[in-house]
Amino acid sequence: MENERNEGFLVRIEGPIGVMTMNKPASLNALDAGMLDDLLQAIKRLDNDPVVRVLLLFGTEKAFAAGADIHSMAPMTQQQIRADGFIQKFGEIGQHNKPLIACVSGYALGGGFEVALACDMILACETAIFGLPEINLGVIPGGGGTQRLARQIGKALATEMILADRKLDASEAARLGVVNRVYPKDTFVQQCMEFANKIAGKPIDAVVAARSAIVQSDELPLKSGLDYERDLFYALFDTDDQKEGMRAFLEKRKPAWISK
Ligand code: CO8
Repeated sequence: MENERNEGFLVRIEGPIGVMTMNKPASLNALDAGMLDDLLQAIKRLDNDPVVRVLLLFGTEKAFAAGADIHSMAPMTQQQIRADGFIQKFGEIGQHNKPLIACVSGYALGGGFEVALACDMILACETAIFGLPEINLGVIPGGGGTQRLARQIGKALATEMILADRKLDASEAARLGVVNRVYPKDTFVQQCMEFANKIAGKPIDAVVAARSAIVQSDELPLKSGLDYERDLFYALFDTDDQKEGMRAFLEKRKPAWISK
């Protein structure tokens, strides 16, 4: 995997793609307060950067992230962990507008899997392993795992994963709809970039609106969700790209998207 020479949290912009890399291989990217702060700040910055259209989040080759940092959590009391800002920050992942895609190689465990589940899509390397092993530490997933995973793969298998530490490999995760694509190790980064570039070539206002409507499908009752979707659909008729997209179709040519 790229960028492993520099330790820490790395951010770069490649064309229209904002690429973030969690790169603390010695701890398998254990998520501590610093890593989470860096992640949240980078998401905010890239989301607000007009050049960027899609955000990718990588880990290292061996681990996307092996969970929340057990060293810092181990001595905490209930009072301390409730008051700890670190845990609260997990809920802030997902509060962005542009698509955020987790690119998972190796372990995505506990909080690491929960970060991936909070992203809009997951691309997996053939080496990926997904799990919520918190039960082995005497706790449960606390970053959305019980809620998001049960919604995605159903209650039965989610319960087995959480109670019995059943893990998923990349192909099983793909079959269950947890991940969008599985790529070979040798071409993983390149294929993730190609996947992102395909979305980056679509009209940005429509991409952001579609993502927002899909996110709301987890939150809203169907009737409210349908109203929300229709409002966004109407609003897009005030955009240049709606005019260009429909005109291009009628003129039998490729659209030249206008919005930046
Ligand atoms: N926290 C801190 N350090 C870690 C973590 C972690 N989650 N995972 C791995 N490390 C460290 C190890 O301590 C080790 O460090 P050192 O070399 O200094 O001893 C180093 O990473 C390499 O790990 P291993 O030697 O264990 O590597 P292996 O290849 O033998 O094993 C595993 C890899 C299987 C991934 C193993 O490291 C493991 O089981 N890790 C823990 C996985 C886990 O239990 N994750 C859940 C953590 S709890 C959690 O995520 C709760 C989330 C709740 C929500 C959070 C809200 C904020």
